Amino acid sequence: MVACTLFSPPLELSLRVGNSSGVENVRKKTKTNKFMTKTYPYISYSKESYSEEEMLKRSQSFLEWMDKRRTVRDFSDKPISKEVIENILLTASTAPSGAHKQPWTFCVITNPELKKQIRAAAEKEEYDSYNVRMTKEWLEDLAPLGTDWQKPFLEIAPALIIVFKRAYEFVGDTKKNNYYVTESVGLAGGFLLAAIHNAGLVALTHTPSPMNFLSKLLNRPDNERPFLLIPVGYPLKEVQVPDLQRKSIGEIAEFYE
Ligand code: IYR
Repeated sequence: MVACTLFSPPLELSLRVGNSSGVENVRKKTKTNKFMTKTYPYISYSKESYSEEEMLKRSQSFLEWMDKRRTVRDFSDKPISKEVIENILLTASTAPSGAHKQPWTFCVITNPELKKQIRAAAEKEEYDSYNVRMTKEWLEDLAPLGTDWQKPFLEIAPALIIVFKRAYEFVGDTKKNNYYVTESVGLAGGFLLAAIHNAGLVALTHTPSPMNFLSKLLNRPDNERPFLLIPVGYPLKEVQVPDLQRKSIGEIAEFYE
């Protein structure tokens, strides 16, 4: 319940105009210039604000709740509803993106035969990675996490969400580039993981390398490049994860006051 109330409706970050004493600095609409070929209708936006005490409590409880998210590698094969997956994807798609191009496509694989093919292709690449491509230092860094070239979760997890980044679009015959595609899709990926966590499900961020086999298997168009492969589902009962520690505030932040 707490988690649900923490999520806000979609917002365009540049339009955030409220503060604790009411709305100030109202920016009504974009200035017109010679490049303006289209416009959006502008609507009022208000954001609830809280007392300092309430804000502290909310930020603390959100931190505690997000801190409970863990990457899980052992999935149950229990199915998840399409409606839940759709909500998760729509949440990911609320992420901000360069020029609001929303340069992402989410492919959801629940078909067992396709999952099997994806596993076989991923394991082929991963076998080479673990045995030839990855450096000794990299393998040493991964050893405590217990990963290897075998990826049974690609067949066991009820759904694989494959995030594609869209490098460009075709508008009619004209090729139009998207902007800050990697940043945008990275943000959507973060929102996606938070939405999965909020739904009471678990995920694994898997990045087989190279991953262009996914474009072929899923018959994706040329403007899409695979970015993340995220198995999602319920954890196995009695699942274990490494007892990792998060960096402290002193290790992750510098304040310039
Ligand atoms: N892509 C490989 C290797 C791997 C790399 C990193 I960096 C990880 O944090 C985890 C795994 C795999 O998925 O096993």
